[in-house]
Amino acid sequence: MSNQQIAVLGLGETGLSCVNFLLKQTKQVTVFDTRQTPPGEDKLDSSVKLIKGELNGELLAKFDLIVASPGIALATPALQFALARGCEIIGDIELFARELKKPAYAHAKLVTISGSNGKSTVTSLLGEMADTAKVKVAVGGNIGIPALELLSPEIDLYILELSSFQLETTCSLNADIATILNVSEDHMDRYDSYAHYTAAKHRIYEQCKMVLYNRDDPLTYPKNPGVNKTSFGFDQRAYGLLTNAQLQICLAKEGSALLAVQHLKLSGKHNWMNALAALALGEAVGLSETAMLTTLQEYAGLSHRCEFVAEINHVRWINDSKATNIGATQAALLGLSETIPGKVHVILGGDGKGADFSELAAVLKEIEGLIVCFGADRQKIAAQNKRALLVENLDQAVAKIFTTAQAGDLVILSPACASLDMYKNFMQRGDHFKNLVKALPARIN
Ligand code: UMA
Ligand code: ADP
Repeated sequence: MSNQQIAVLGLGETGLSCVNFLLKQTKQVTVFDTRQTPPGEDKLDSSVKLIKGELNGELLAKFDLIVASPGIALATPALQFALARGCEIIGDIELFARELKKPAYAHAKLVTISGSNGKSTVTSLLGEMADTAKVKVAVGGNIGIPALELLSPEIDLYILELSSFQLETTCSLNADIATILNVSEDHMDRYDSYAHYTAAKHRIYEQCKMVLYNRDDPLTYPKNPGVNKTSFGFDQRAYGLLTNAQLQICLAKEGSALLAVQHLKLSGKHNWMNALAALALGEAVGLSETAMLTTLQEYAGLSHRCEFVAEINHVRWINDSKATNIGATQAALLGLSETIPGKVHVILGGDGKGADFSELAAVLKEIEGLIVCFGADRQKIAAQNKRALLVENLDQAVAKIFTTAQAGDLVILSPACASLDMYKNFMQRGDHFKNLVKALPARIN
């Protein structure tokens, strides 16, 4: 690598981590970013050349190695041009995978987690389990901290959340266990087909020592029949569910109960699956079962994922701003509606990323409360249900539902869309919702 001319594409968090990693081995790094003010510019080492503006294939093709950020699709014409000229294009996860093969890291184990929904929940839950088991663990990837920043010879276990974007440019991962938790339509503005998106996810299974798949989702099944594998799902096999003599539903392994789901702090049936996945992953890398079960009883989940905000006038308000695709919203509405005596009211909308919203129609039909749509794609979503209401913003949505909801009802922001049409990110959208809800009692007076 020391003799190679390397181009880093993108100067966000990933691009910056790649530059810092590469500078330890070579001085011949050039950064490209299409934006006029890329976020990492002020932190970039002054020795590194930064070229801004549209990517130029001819120029890129002059480099020996291109390291592309996940926000830049491999299908971008300039990248396709460089590929056709024989350039190697990888991403930060591939750099990480190659580094991890060095002797200094030979003792370390690696878990990789992908899927359309539940990645961050399972990744952080498994990280907590490892902490409880007193394992030196590093958690990162798509969940936040770029993978290259985690590398240290001190670490015994790496847990990486990987997006389809990151997997597009990765081929050497040799994870001890890899999982695709589920597959449902997402990022259709980036992929030309659902099959293309699913294929990107399946790259996570290449070269792994063991696969964990979801028995209830055939799109997660490994294509290589000879691979060592285990699974989770709603039936009793491998990691699954059973009903015990006291008629409690329990997380179970090979038909033996481990923990009644009533002891989980996480709510919703989708989180039973997340808990089973974390148990299976943890077992594969040797975490103690006692530590994992202790963690499951304490772990309350991440913010913005079916997060309880407040109970006002006996109406429960839930922030699920991280539901940025249809699958996540379906899981929330199906998983929570059985838990309340009253009606569910839902707030949807934002940037649909090219999704086909007709898949929401069935679950919206079951909603007895208000269906309120806001944001760029509000009309497309509202077209799925005759009772849907259109509003301009979240303030109006909250105010409308507040005047209608009755004791025993549940209100959930579960948008099925990205937030970028109106907010910086899903966290800002969720925080706005939480602030609006927390201000509600004052409006009563
Ligand atoms: N961009 C440009 N021009 C460029 C480079 C990027 O316009 O030259 C745009 C991209 O289109 C994108 C934004 O800038 O909209 C950020 O892209 P990036 O690749 O610079 O992103 P990073 O800051 O490096 O953050 C990335 C992940 N972002 C994406 O994949 C878009 C982060 O996941 C991840 O936490 C971080 O690396 C650390 O690994 C975020 C995400 O939204 C949370 N992921 C998607 C998701 O979860 O659905 C996949
Ligand atoms: P990701 O990192 O894959 O986006 P998160 O754990 O952040 O996943 O959750 C994102 C959204 O998906 C939230 O709305 C959450 O309630 C929902 N969700 C979590 N786990 C699952 C699952 N197993 N199946 C479907 N939806 C889920």
